[in-house]
Amino acid sequence: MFGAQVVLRIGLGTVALAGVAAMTACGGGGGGGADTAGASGPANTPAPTVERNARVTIGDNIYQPVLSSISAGKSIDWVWEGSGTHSVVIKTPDGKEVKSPEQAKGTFSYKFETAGTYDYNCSIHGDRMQGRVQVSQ
Ligand SMILES: [Cu+2]
Repeated sequence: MFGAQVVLRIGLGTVALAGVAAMTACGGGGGGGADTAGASGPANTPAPTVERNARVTIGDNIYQPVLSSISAGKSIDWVWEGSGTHSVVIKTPDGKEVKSPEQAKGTFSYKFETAGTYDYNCSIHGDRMQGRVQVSQ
């Protein structure tokens, strides 16, 4: 939300500057007031658009963070950064299993449509490599 506002403000500033340049090229006529739209102050650092904990790093036998919290409709991206082969097997609240490939590199994304607690683990390391996603409404 905040990020979109920043982008919009920058967009308006660009349009206002282009308008000034066009008027100058035509030899003026009318004009004035264009400065107000471009006065946006010092640029803030853009707010990250990714929800907190939307990314989980897969190391060797560990997910980081182990516990992720997101809202329904958001995705988690798992990113393989270890050297061994691992996977993500998600147990959904309605008893289904969603499995990523068993791999040593790459990413896997899953969108959590409904609120609830989703436990997941690695098909190779089982109980020794577990994580949980808490999905709120
Ligand atoms: Cu593993």
